[in-house]
Amino acid sequence: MNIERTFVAIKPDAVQRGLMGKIITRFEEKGFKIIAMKMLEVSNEQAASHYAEHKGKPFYDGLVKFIMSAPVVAMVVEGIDAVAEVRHILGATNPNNADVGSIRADFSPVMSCNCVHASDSVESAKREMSIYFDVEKELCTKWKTRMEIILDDLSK
Ligand code: FUP
Repeated sequence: MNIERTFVAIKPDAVQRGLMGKIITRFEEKGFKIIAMKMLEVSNEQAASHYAEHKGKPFYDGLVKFIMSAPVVAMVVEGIDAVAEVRHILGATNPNNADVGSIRADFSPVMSCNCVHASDSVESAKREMSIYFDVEKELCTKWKTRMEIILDDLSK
């Protein structure tokens, strides 16, 4: 089984609209393990680092302004094929192209406020989680979810 870690951020629009609980629940109900989570106000430096790949694009300034406009909830999510599967649960970047049942299709009316971010590769995940967490100290790794216990038992 391919166990991965990915970085997820509940964006300001979803925090302001009271959707934190519903979004976290989607990951928990799928069987993913949240191994770090905190609410924070994104700094200039964090925003620039997070969105470095978009610098120079027409939507960059708006993106940075938006991510700093209210708190975010940063998370590290672990599980089977977590990078791709978490993005599957998020849906397409543009919510109008997202599958019904995905977070973005169900909760977001517009791409500029698409509720949640998740890393697009294992490498991006490592880079992004280190922008928001002290990875050596802040990840809670010494526990098992019910799903892990079930899978452990089945493999015996
Ligand atoms: P995603 O990987 O789905 O988070 O999407 P991207 O990294 O391509 O884009 C990051 C954010 O920029 C998106 F969540 C929304 C915003 N964006 C725009 O506002 N306009 C665009 O044309 C593309 C992205």
